[in-house]
Amino acid sequence: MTMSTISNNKVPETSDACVEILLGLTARQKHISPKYFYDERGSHLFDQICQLPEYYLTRTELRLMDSHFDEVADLVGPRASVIEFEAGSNIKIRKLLDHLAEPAAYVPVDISGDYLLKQAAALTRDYPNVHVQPVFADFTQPFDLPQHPVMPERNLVFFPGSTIGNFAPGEAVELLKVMRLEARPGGALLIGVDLRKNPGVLHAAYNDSRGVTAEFNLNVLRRLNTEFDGNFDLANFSHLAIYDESRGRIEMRLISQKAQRVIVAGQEISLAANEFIITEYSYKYSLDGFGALARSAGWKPERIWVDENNFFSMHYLTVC
Ligand code: AVI
Repeated sequence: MTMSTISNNKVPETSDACVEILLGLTARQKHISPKYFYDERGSHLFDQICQLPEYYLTRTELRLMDSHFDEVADLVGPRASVIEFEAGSNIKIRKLLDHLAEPAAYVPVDISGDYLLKQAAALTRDYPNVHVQPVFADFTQPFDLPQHPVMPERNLVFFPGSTIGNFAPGEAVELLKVMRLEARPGGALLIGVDLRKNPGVLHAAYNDSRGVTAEFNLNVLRRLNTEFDGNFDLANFSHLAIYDESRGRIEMRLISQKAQRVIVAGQEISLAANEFIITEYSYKYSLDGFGALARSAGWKPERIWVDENNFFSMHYLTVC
């Protein structure tokens, strides 16, 4: 795997995961996929990140939703089936379902079962007229959609949070193509995209003063220790996120504080002092840049909403 393809897709079966982790940690530029962030502790830390004063993304997107979901509902029309890629925040899907006219169905798609089932059960209870049907699948590959008792008038793919930014541009295009396939002719996509901005704002968002992002980043080593027989000493690593302005991306790093050897999945890994492991990219887009990416995947941009600071954008696109 080359650095440009740090993959954000789903955690594979353990033996495949061992191979993937070892390939990453023995590459010239060491890396670990961001998908390993999200065990129970990691997901909890991410929820805390979303509430940090410096992490403007979630707050800004929620405000955009509050201001513009009426308009989104007009564009989508009645009896839509909402297909959410990755079972995300409960708040966001509830906001959307509350605004849409007679939503016919909600299909959260994710590989891991527990969260998906809990979320689906709660939504079934609270939205008795919406057919909630989770799909367990790796959404980076095409998957089968369920049948619904009421035939939806259109599929709306929902991908908030700028998670698209955690995919390298080439992977992002492939994912957008899968979304277009699942949306089917006549379908649409509603997607949150973080924007390029003053590097100082980005630096603060990914190096927060309370150290929650640092904990989140280091948690990946904790996970390698517990799930992949690792012996990383977390005190020997520090977190740093840098913004690469030319590539328009945040790079999350774990920096080795000294020369050290670590065992993981039965293999010894050597790290030099100050050598770093990349754990995540978070790409930021210009409005035109994201539009071009989406067009290349067969989407037609219809509407864009941006907050007053030009920090975050919400895009509505239709299948070409
Ligand atoms: C999930 N994703 C959109 C987050 C981001 O901003 O790229 C993950 C994250 N990494 C550090 N802070 C938040």
